[in-house]
Amino acid sequence: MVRTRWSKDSLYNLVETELGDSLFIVVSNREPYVHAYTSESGQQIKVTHPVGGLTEALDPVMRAAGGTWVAWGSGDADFDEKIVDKDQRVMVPPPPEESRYALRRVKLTESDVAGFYLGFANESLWPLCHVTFTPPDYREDWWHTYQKVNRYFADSVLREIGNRKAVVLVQDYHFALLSHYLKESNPDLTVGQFWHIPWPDYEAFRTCPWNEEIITGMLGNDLMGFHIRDFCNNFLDNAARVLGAEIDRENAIITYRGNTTEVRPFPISVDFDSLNTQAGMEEVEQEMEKLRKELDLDGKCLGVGMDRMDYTKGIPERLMALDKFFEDNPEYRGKVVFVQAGMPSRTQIDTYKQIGQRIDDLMDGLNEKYGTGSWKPVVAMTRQLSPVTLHALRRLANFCVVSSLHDGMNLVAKEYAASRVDGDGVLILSKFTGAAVEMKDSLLINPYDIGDFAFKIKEAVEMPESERRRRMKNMRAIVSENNIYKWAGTMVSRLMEITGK
Ligand code: GDG
Repeated sequence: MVRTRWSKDSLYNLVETELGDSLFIVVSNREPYVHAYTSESGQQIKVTHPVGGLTEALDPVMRAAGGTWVAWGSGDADFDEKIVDKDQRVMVPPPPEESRYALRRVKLTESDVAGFYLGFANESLWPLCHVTFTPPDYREDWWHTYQKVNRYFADSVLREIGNRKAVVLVQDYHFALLSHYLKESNPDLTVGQFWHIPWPDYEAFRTCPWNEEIITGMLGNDLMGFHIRDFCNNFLDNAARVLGAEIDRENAIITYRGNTTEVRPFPISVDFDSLNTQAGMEEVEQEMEKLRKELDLDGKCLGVGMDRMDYTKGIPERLMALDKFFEDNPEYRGKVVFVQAGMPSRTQIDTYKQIGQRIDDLMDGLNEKYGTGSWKPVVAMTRQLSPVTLHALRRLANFCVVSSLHDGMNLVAKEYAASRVDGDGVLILSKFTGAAVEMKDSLLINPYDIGDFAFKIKEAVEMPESERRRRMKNMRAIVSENNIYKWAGTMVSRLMEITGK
């Protein structure tokens, strides 16, 4: 079938017309709607819809499918009897919208969250999958909790399905074992999973004491998706070397114990149309004016970085490159301002506390070394920024820096291109992001190579307007075509083809 560009509507139509009588289930750690008490007395409850790529892409799928989204209930009012039924289900979206699908919540204790989420997912698997030379901490008690929580989720999904036909789409590294548990109990299910972070090579993966269990768990899927082909290839290698599974490299199919898993790249993206429209709005222009004054940008060149504060994002390297840039190019002192925006994240974990401290120290050092009374080379914005402020920053920025040491995709790079309704702006992008595969018109860097990185900052500052526009036009065309709906649509339609076999 020849398909025109993917949109929210075409994704909705695909699911509505092709799902048949199967129940559609999405499983993710984070939930699409959170209930929280607004007052201590517990009288009032408000519901929020956390904005993010994942919920934006899968919400239309769920609305069309009318199925069930299974997720950890993280809000303090999530299990209030006024909200959920006896199976911990609530229909969403909440009024005044018409409810379209069920959200089934899984309850976790504090110690479950500590072992499963903070522990095994974020201190074992996260560093294992990212090449940042941060050793994973493989604690056995975390592993046991991870197994237990994956079982809870599997039980919840199986209870939801009962004896119906179902298609299940599992999200991310929190659930490496879930699909296997599902198939053990019900081999007739169609199950797919998308892994949002890189997949390591064999040398790294074999350091994990439970590598066999993890890969066996993932081979419970009929379809296993990663952002780019390199991660798929690493996964195929690991299946062969860790388990001795049979690999059909041409079709990227793994056969193990009589079951097959197809392994495919599905590069995630952003909702280009929506970001493009929002970025052009009057209130963004007003915010740009405000920021221009606040940051004293008249006659200056602005660079931005906007990341979740994570050691994978290469923020210290970015600051070291800025240091070298100002060192080598004194004529730009007083003329270039760099805003580092982004919220602290996973702050209960020591490695994250340390990276936060290191970033603060490097920023202070830069401002002490080069700052004058009226000019600071780097400005930190650690407050929660509204979408309007984020658009305004992207639109004001002459260049945006994404310098991850390793990153599955990196949506900041794509958001920068989507926001540039004016067609200008330069993206400096790490080669070690999934986004670098598509965004060849960025200035590609190795973030460890501080000398070249500093040189690329100079190149971005000095790039002629015609070249900036040519490159941005190409990047915007790519993000517009390969949008978030294409990611969800191609994955869901492949799963449905598998179901139909
Ligand atoms: C994982 C993978 C993959 C950042 N600071 C603020 C803020 N943000 C927003 C960005 C962007 C999102 O957070 C971060 O997305 P990334 O893709 O960069 O990274 P991860 O969180 O590491 O996500 C990654 C992704 O999954 C999807 O598959 O691309 O490789 O690691 O949207 O704009 N948003 C707000 N304030 C901030 O200060 N509001």
